[in-house]
Amino acid sequence: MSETQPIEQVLVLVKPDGVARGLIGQVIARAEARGYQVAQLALRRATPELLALHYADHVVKPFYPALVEYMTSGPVVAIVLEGAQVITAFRTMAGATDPVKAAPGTIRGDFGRDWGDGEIRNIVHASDSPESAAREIAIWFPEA
Ligand code: IDP
Ligand code: MG
Repeated sequence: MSETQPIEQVLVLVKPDGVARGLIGQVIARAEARGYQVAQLALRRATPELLALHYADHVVKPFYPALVEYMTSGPVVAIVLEGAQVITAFRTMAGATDPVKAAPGTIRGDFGRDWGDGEIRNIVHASDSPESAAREIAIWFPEA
């Protein structure tokens, strides 16, 4: 790991459950505590049209209607974080998709749970590759 790394950006969303539970600050604090810069920040309402772009890979999945219902249930906070290897680092900080399986110390593992209704609510989204980060940032921050 001695090679110079390019500065990356990652799109993070504090999902409606994270906003409703007052976890915006905790998510940003964890990113800032590790030294990543906040490059963009906005409180937004996700529309079904925007989500069809954001979750293009998932539109055909059986859980997609429930995912749209979840993601439109309240405002989200869209954040662009910046720094070398921030995509890998923030994915590690977010933890496994299912909060029950997410390791303690991760955002999902520290703040998430199974609420007993058969749905997954996991507080944050994070882009999983440089390609998806660029695509998702253009969707959420088209003016940038
Ligand atoms: P990720 O958010 O950890 O990258 P993905 O597989 O990309 O996970 O799925 C996107 C989102 O779709 C998840 O964060 C979660 O909100 C939802 N999701 C994924 N798989 C399921 C499922 O099996 N049931 C319900 N919701 C799911
Ligand atoms: Mg994903």
